[in-house]
Amino acid sequence: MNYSQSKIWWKEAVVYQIYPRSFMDSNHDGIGDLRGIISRLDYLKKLGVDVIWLSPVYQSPNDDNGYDISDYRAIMKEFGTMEDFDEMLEQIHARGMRLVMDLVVNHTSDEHAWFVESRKSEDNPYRDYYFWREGREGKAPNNWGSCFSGSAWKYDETTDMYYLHLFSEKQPDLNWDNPKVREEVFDMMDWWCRKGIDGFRMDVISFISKEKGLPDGYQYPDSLYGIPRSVNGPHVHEYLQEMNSKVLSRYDLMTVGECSGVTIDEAKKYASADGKELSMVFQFEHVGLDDGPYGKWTDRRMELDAFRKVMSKWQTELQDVAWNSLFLGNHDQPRSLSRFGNDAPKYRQACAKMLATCIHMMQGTPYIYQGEELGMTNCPFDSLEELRDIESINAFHELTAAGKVSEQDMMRYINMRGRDTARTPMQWDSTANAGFTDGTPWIKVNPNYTEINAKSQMEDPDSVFCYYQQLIRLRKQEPVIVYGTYELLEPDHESLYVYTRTLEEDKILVVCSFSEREVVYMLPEEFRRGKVLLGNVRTGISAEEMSLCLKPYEALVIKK
Ligand code: TEU
Ligand code: CA
Repeated sequence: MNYSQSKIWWKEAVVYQIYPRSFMDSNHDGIGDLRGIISRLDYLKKLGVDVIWLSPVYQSPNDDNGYDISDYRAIMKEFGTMEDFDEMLEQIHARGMRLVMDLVVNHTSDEHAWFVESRKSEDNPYRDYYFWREGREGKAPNNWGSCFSGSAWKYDETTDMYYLHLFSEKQPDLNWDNPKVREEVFDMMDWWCRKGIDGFRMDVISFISKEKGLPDGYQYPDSLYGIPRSVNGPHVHEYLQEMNSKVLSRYDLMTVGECSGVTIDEAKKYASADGKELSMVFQFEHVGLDDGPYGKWTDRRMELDAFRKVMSKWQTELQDVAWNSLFLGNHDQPRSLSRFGNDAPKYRQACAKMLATCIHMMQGTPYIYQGEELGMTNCPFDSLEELRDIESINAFHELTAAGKVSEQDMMRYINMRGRDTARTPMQWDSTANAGFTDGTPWIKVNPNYTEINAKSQMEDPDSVFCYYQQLIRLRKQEPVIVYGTYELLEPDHESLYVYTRTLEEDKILVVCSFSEREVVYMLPEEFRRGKVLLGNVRTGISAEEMSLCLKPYEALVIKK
C-alpha cells in the first residue's frame, strides 16, 4: 500500500476556516465572537464539514487582526472568555466535528510579556527570545523588507538597537534558535492539546529558521528592500521534528503548515509520509500566478494553463510521498469566485460550483473559507478609510509615496487582491448587516448580501450551499476521491480543466469549463456510458452521447 492510500482521518476530512472577527456576533458589538460561533455550529454540521480551522482567538492588540498574540493562553476579550472557548470546543465535538487552532509562533505581539521584558535591557533573560542587532552605518542591520511594507527592522531607543519583524512593527520575530523559545512554544502547544483540540494550522511556519548571520537578501532592481533570508531556513525541519517528537506525536492531531515559498522538494520534507513533521502544507504557487512587478498589487488575472500546470505538478509529485491541501481562498486571499472565476450575477452560481468541483475532486484535504460555500464575492471598498487591513493600508502608502502606483490604481488593486475583500462579515440572511450583527459591524458588509446569503440558499436545492453539501457527501461515498491517483487530460485545452482519479477499478472523470461560452467536449470512450455523480448543469448523459456541449462554467463528475 502506498502512502496516498494509507487511511488517516484528516485525509478524508473537509476543513472549514472560520475568521472569527467576521463570522457571527452574539453581543451586539459588531465583532464576531465565540458564542456567535456556537450559535452557528448546526449550520456547519448541515454543510457537512468535519474540521473547523479557527483563525486566532488569543489575547491580542489586533494590529494584524489577532495574528499578533500577547498571551497564548488567554482569549481575546472581544471574542469572549476561556469558558466560552471550552463550551465551543465541547459543542464542536458533540457534533462529531474537530477543532484545529491557528498557531502563530514565528512572532508574538510586541505587547507579549516576553517582548516587554526582552526590550528592557541587553542582559535581560528574555533578550534572546527575539532578534536584536546593532544598526549598520546608522541604518537597519540588513536590507530585509517587511511583508507589510517598510524595513523588517525597527529601531528601539531603550537599548539603541533594532529588532526584527517580518510582518508589522508590532509583530517581533521569535528567535527559534534559542532552545528556551522552543521549549516555551512546545509547552504552550501541549497545554492546548491537553484541552482537547485536534490540531494546528501553523502560521508562516516556513519562516521560523533564519539564515545564520542574517545576511542581506536578494533585492529586485525596482524593490525598496531585499527578500528576507528566512524561507525554508537551515534548521526549520530540525525544529519541526523536535516539535513533533515533544508534542505532536503524543496526540491524534491534524497539522497544516502555512509555507509561503515552499517548493515541492521542501513540501516532501514538511509533509512526508513518515509523519516526522506535519500532516500537510499550504503551498502558494497557484495563488501567486497572477502576481505582478509589485507582487499581489496588480490587476493581472490568472491564466488557466498556468493554474492547471501548477495544480497538476503538486498532484503528481506529492503522489505516494506526501499529502496535499486544496484551497482557492482564505482570510489572506481575495474571494476565489471573483479572482479565479466570474462573479457577474449571470454566471456566479455556476462558476462557484465549477471552481469548487475543480478543487474538491483532487487528491488532498479541501479547505472551505467561510462564505465560499455561498459563492460570496469580493466586497468593494470606495476609500482607504473603509479598509482595515494593515497590509493593504501600508502598501497603499508605500507604493503611492514612492510614485510607483497611482492612488486610483492602488485602490483598484486593493479591490482585486486586498485581504479585506474576503474579510467582510459572513452573509447569513437578508436582514440588516446580513444577520451578522445588530450592532455596527467592525468592517463594511458586502452590499450584495440581499442576493447572496445562507438563509436563501439553504432553502434552494440548486444553491451553491446545497452543491457544496453534495460535493462533501460525494467525498464520503467515493473512496477514489480521497485515495485515487490523479491524471491530467487535455493538457493544452484553452478553457477546460479535465482530469481523472483512479483507485483500482474505480475511475472518475472531472470536467471543468473555465469559459463563459459553450464548449464542445469529446467524452473519452470509457466514460460514455458512465454515471454522472455530480454536475452543476446536467445530471445525466445519454449512452449515445460522444460529445457534450458544455454550458458556461459547466462542471461534471462522471464515474466509469
Ligand atoms: O500570512 C503569511 C503571509 O505571508 C501573508 O503575508 C500572506 O501570504 C499575504 O498577506 C498574502 O498577500 C500569515 C497569516 O495568514 C496572515 O493573516 C498574517 O497577517 C501573517 O501570517 C502574519 O502573521
Ligand atoms: Ca461580539
